[in-house]
Amino acid sequence: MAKKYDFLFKLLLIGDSGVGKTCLIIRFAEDNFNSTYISTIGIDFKVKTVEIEGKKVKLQVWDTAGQERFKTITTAYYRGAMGIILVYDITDEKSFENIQNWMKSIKENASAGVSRMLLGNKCDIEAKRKVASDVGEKLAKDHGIRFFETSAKSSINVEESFAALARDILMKASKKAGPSGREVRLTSTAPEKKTSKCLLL
Ligand SMILES: Nc1nc2c(ncn2[C@@H]2O[C@H](COP(=O)(O)OP(=O)(O)OP(=O)(O)O)[C@@H](O)[C@H]2O)c(=O)[nH]1
Ligand SMILES: *[C@@H]1O[C@H](CO)[C@@H](O)[C@H](O)[C@H]1NC(C)=O
Ligand SMILES: *[C@@H]1O[C@H](CO)[C@@H](O)[C@H](O)[C@H]1NC(C)=O
Ligand SMILES: [Mg+2]
Repeated sequence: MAKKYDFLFKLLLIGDSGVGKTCLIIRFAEDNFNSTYISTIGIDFKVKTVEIEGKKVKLQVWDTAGQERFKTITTAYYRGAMGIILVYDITDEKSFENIQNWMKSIKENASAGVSRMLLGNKCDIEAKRKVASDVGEKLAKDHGIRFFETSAKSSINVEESFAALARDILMKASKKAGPSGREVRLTSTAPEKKTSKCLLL
């Protein structure tokens, strides 16, 4: 029987309640969106297999509750994550300011080599924007991580961002695996086009 996948990566989404973590995961895994807001209780996950560099990569995406009362439960899941996606809402300044606290949580509770990525979600509602693209980009740059503005609603940069993070993890994994033909091919093909912004109207 054919192997269903070559790699299994565990990803985790964190960020304030209401920024759109669950919607981003549902858009990514099921290509759906429902505006009815049901705040996540504790923790949940969805899986999706993507193809990267000719490899089948199964992504197990963990969804955490942003509410403070679930902090103890959710931080227990940081350790097992290979990638952590920090999400804020571009229309909610507080959610952006809180990114520094979420970064601190990662430092305290995640594995040392974890790959991180910053997403500014809800970029479909440009009229209500409170956090400029440049400001989000600068924060990501200061931490040396990727940045995308996304919309779970309009399906902007969702696949792209998840795939970029998965590719980063794949590169790291193949480097660690030691010298091999595959490693050479993987490390030499990194295209890295410029991070696309959510440019609307
Ligand atoms: N306009 C717009 N609304 C969005 C987007 N993503 C999420 N929303 C809305 O924002 C609200 C919160 O979305 P959720 O995905 O449930 O937020 P969450 O981060 O999972 O919140 P918690 O589970 O409480 O931590 C819902 O009403 C969504 O419909 C988006 O990209 N654009
Ligand atoms: C959205 O989700 C709510 C709550 O689960 C459900 O009642 C509603 O029918 C859904 N709407 C659509 C269009 O699927
Ligand atoms: C997360 O880190 C904090 C601070 O070091 C610690 O008190 C807490 O027990 C950790 N949580 C888990 C689940 O490891
Ligand atoms: Mg949620």
